[in-house]
Amino acid sequence: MTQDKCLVDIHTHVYLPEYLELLRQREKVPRVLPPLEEGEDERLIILPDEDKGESTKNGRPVGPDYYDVREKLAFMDKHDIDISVISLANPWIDFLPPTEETFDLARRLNVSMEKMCQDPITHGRLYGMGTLPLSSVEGSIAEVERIAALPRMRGVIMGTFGCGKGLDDPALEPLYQAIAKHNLVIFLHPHYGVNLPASGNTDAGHSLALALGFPFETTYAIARLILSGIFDRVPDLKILLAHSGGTLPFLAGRIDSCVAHDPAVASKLNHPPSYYLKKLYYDAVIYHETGVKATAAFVDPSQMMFGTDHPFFPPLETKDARWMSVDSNLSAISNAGLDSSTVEGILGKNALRIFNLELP
Ligand code: 5CU
Repeated sequence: MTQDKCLVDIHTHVYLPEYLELLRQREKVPRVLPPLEEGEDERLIILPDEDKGESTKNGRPVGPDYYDVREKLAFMDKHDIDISVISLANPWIDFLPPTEETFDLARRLNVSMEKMCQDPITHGRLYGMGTLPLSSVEGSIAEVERIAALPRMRGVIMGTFGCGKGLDDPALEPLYQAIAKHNLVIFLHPHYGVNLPASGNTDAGHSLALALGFPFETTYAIARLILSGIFDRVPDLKILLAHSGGTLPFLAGRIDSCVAHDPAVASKLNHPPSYYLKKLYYDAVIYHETGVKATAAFVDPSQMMFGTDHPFFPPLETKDARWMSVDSNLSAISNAGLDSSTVEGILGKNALRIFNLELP
């Protein structure tokens, strides 16, 4: 395997055993329910109000794909993925209070993630992202120090909630400084959707929440963070945006224009918003070449990286099939009209550089 031809998946999740145990003990969402029938898989209910929708209230099967490292490796083999940078899946531990018990769980999750990445059966194909006890900034900073010392960790996964007031909460600034100091990447991932009156529950199952609520949430959250002027104060902060930055490549001009016409907001920034947006990293988990083209036209494509969102969106038919969700992302990258070295970069080389990964 050469650097030019490798395939690296930077958006791929796992529910660690310690986390599943926590979800099993809960009586509210997020939670894991027992199987509907004996011998079937347990059921996962994580999204806001998922327990209220007619078609979603029983959750979804959560089988070994979600927690077993052998299944992750089998998935990687099936799709010729050389390296995966794995992260805990949403909603992480955002919903836990700032207690010693929560800090201890964060520690155990990160040790467990590191162990999974070091498991000899992985042959060096896994790297990890840490999890933070975000209800406490101090607890999260202490955890960043620990994560930075774990050899296979390359960043932290974070939702848009912060400590409850969003990512532009000034209380989070020391945390951003600690993350930047250790050269860790924040993988910014949605979970909460957008709580608009028009986005309430419908018969659409998870479709609208995942297809639209997720990317709108990322768009709004990162725009808020940028407008807070964080990148003028912590210029080395590295953020990877899930789902090609939500709708940012398409809407950046509009954000620039609105800020330019609002002197009070513009005066808080050294540059227009898109200057900062162009410094971020973007995954290519957008399933269509139009999205890849828009992202590659907006940022330098050397900041884009392939992802799968495994274990979500498994094939509905036979378990042996290649995953449509993977193949649509691969063909979106190949069919976006980019030259071959740009494509190679998005598929693997960019991730090797950005996350300092070694090919096994
Ligand atoms: O299908 C889903 O619910 C999800 C999810 O919750 N998180 C994610 O990253 N992808 C899909």
